[in-house]
Amino acid sequence: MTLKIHERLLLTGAAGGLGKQLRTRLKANCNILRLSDVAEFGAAEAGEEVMLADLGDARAVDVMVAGVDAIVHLGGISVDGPFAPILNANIVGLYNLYEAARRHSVKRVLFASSNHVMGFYTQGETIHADSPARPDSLYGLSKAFGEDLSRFYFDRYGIETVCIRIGSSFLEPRDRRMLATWLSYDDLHRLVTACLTTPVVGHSIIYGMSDNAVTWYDNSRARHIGYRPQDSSDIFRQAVYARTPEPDLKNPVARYQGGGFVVAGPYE
Ligand code: NAI
Ligand code: 15L
Repeated sequence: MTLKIHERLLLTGAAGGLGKQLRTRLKANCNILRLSDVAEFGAAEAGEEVMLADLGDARAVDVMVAGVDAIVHLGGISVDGPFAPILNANIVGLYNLYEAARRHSVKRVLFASSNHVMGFYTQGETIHADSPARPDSLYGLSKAFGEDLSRFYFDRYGIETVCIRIGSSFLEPRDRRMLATWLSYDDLHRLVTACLTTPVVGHSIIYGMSDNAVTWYDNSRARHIGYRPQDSSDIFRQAVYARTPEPDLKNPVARYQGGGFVVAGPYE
């Protein structure tokens, strides 16, 4: 059940794939949903506020954060690529966001981290919230920075954060790897709701996946968050096997959890 305990929630990355999905669903979680992105995404509807901001712009981020109770932070570069945009959005941008949260006494942030913080574990390994980070890309490295930065802001200033290491959140799993990493949009919303409404989260890390039979992620260290996935990639298994080739296990893309990200780049 969705508990409405927030007056004003901020959703960043509102123009993106997951932002669009959460825009409709998160209205049940608050009275006013403030939406932000660097890209245009249309006018505010009932119960919404729209504020465009580049995460790299500290002043714009300060205005974006003022007056909200909690932040669902999806904004930023979401794939691997050249360092400069990642630096601006995911590193400088995250610092700007937490500085604004500190100034405006925001109590809780949900940070969209990624499985790519851990992408150099092999697909035969089970990893936990406290397994050492093994980023697979500049992008994964920026998310590892975000996890550390949010821990610092919890230890120093008491701002609670849940880092959600999202697997693959799309309408359906696109390949065999995603049968293990898939997170349905409804389960994403269930997970976000749990992270927003659990009374105490401190600084937590949780893997964002549905109830998939094959999984590399063990969420036993995050039971306090109370997330119960209700969907599973298993219904897509037969179709995915039928349309994709047998993996070549000598290829790092098939061997490591991060898939194609482990061979991305260099970009310069
Ligand atoms: P997306 O790329 O569709 O959306 C990201 C949004 O952030 C875009 O609308 C973009 O305009 C915005 N953005 C980029 N740079 C910005 C900047 N400098 N200032 C303000 N906004 C900026 O990505 P998606 O799939 O919606 O993912 C949302 C979040 O979840 C991202 O942080 C991504 O890293 C994370 N994630 C997503 C996964 C997935 O399977 N969809 C898996 C793991 C993590
Ligand atoms: C991510 O972190 C990306 O944002 C998303 O586009 C997918 O590539 C996902 O990971 C994945 O690993 O499938």
